Amino acid sequence: MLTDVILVNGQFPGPPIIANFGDMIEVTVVNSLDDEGTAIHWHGMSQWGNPWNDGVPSITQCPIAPGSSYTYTFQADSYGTTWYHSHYSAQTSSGVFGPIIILGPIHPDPAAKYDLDIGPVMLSDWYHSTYEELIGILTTPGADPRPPAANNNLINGKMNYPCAVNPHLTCTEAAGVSKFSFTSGKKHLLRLINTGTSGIQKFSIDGHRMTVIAVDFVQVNPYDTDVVTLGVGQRADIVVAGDVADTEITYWMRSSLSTACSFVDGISPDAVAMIVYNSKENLIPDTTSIVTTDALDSCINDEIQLTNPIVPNESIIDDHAWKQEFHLDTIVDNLGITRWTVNGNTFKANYNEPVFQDLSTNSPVSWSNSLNLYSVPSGSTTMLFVFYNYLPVSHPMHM
Ligand SMILES: [Cu+2]
Repeated sequence: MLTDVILVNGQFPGPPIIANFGDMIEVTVVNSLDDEGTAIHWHGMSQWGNPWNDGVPSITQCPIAPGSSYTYTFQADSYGTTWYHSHYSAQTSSGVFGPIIILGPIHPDPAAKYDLDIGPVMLSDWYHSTYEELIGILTTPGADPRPPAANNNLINGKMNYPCAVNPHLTCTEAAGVSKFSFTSGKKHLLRLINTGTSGIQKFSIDGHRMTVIAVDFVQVNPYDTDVVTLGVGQRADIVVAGDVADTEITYWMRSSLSTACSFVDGISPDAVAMIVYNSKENLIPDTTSIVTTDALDSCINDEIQLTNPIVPNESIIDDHAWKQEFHLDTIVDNLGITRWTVNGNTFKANYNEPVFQDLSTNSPVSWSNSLNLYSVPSGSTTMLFVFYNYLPVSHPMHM
């Protein structure tokens, strides 16, 4: 399907950023788009003491204007797997994203040991509409409050599409899938990232068990699973042993957008890629999934008891903790447009007047409700956020 996309350095997905724990990372973003701004967000980077490099237009910066550039500088102060993406409108849905790998301390548990780093495995729901068209659909009066239905699902930017379903599409039959080379007897590290727009990914590999060793930027006590669930922005580092009995065949890697958890048109919600041993990359897999329908239809992450950080979180919830509840819901505005709300307020971005610019001149009391600002009293040592989700979709949150 021929769709207008936005590329990073001529690539989709964008090129990887690879650094060591503690490195300073400097990225100059040149906006070569004709008629729209941009800004790039480094997902999961804490940006302590450095918030103006977070890449969120209307909050931390003005958009980077067409024809101009901005240099981001930040420290790799966590390690593991993450991604960058445009935070300007829904540009990320048109392809502006890529992986970030921060190499750091080896996981201390023997069960987390691996021999080969296979690199990022980006899982993305995919739309045959530009991001502007998607926003147009969402902001049509009377429209479905749910995200638009995804048309396809990609692993590292690739997946076939049954072109015949719509003869009006400009479409390449058998466009191809991603291939990952495994070595028999070795353990492989896969860095799973949900780089999508809305869909919840259910990841599995036929004939292989997976050991989860890190979730987002946190190393966890290793645990085995048949399926990994990732909401948008979430990551999991998994170790997969190449201990199959038959290395003369190839195996399907799968990532599915189940209709119970995600909005899809049903034509191509199940992405596949190939696991190849012994250079058999031209052999199409004939393997079947062992993942149950129940597992595919469960829309929540693995139980919190399973995902134990190897370094326990020792935050103290006491009288000094700052506690705030956030209720996520929808309202229909006076134009009939459904908008998402936090504690009853929609958020209204003002790209011309970022909050950080106002911080130097205004006091918070003078700011509009539609900025959804919360003042945290100084001296709070622990912040406790409680989220209630009344949205028509499962939804991850991140700070
Ligand atoms: Cu982020």
